[in-house]
Amino acid sequence: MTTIERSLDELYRDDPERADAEVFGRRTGASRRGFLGGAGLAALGAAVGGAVPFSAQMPAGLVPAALAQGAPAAGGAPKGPQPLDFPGKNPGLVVLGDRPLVAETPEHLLDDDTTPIAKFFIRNNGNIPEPAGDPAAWRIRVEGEVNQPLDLTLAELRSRFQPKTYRMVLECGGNGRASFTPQARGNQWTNGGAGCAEWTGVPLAEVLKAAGLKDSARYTAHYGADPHLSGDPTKETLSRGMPMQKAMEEHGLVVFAMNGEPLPHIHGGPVRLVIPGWPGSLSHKWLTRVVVRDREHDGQGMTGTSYRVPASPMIPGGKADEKSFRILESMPVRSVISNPANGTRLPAGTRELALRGAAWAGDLAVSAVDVSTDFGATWSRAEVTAPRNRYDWHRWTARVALPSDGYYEIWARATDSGGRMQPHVAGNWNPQGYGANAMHRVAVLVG
Ligand SMILES: Nc1nc2c(c(=O)[nH]1)N[C@H]1C(S)=C(S)[C@@H](COP(=O)(O)O)O[C@H]1N2
Ligand SMILES: [Mo]
Repeated sequence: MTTIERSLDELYRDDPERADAEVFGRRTGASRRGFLGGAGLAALGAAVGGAVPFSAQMPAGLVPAALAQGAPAAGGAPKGPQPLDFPGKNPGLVVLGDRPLVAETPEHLLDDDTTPIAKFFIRNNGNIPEPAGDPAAWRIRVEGEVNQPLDLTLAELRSRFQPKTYRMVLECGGNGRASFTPQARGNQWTNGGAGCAEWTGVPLAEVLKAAGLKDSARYTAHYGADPHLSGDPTKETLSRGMPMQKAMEEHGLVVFAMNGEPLPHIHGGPVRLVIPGWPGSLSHKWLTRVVVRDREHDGQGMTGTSYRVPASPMIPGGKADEKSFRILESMPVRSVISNPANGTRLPAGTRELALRGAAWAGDLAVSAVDVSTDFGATWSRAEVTAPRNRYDWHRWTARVALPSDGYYEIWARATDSGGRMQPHVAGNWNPQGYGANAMHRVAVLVG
């Protein structure tokens, strides 16, 4: 094979005119969109499936949403999404990797206020461990910089501490990665490495207090029962941790139930951590041990460019200077359009569309969600609901007018309570692709 397969995004970066030609046919040749007349507009319409009422507002070089997701690599064979086949899971979930098993929830399946277990994304770094024979006998240990190391069975955890239930977003640190150009290393999440479930468990802070933190306590280290992919028992699959201040927040839970059911095995049952707002990798599944350290953790996933982002921008695709990287803590603001789905066809004559979605912002709240139907030329404000508790997502709704039949893109952008808005394209490129939170776009065809 001499053909070098490149993604449409890369082609647009390197040779936008050729990219336009690939997408819209040879006829458009050297002309750029935004200046398209006659033949060019016809080619654009043919590519996206209809006339484009707001074509004059369409930025040149923008890959239409209708083609961007699951688009074939230029010159390559089309590769459709692989549906998940897993007991109890919705086949609409998309497999991003099968060894380890990773599956994401397409944005339109995030349409429930509380994400059902069947639709909740799966992210493993190692092999799935054997299910526990007797969940109540599952043991966790708290040790390290504590006065009194604690050994607790799940039954003891439940009887000794007051359980809490919060609805909270769990989001993979790499969520949104697919929008990085050039492609970053790792699972190519769109926005579906996230879900919002009701988690029941005991605050980690209470367990740590029961063990008694020494003055030297600085950072946690989390360990679980899932074997390393290689099968080598001396290797850790994943071991991340957090500063004590985060560990002592009341919403960080040692979880044993999800949406009112015993925590499912695939989600880390019988016992996992849920540490909201920060990368999902802190929310350790099949939890066996929390070690309190006197310094930052250095376990699997803590070093190099893992779960780290550049403190100042680096050259996309360039060589990383790891010394200037910092640990990714709070996740960035993100919104998803959960209705309609990307690629929805509406009957001819449809002139109004109801939109639904969700938005969240790591440790922060969401202050606004805006939507656009004209490639971002104008925006209108969505109605945003209050979260049930801190770290819950905000659900939002909006109604937009569609002036005529044709191809539209619905764009959504959220702004966090610190005033930061989602960017048009993913910024702060980094080799392992964290922090991509570009605005969500869905294609809709009327008629
Ligand atoms: N033991 C263990 N815990 C883990 C992981 C893992 O591979 N092993 N993956 C982490 C990552 S990267 C994420 S995003 C979340 C995903 O949780 P879920 O599979 O329940 O959606 O679990 C975290 N906890
Ligand atoms: Mo993750």
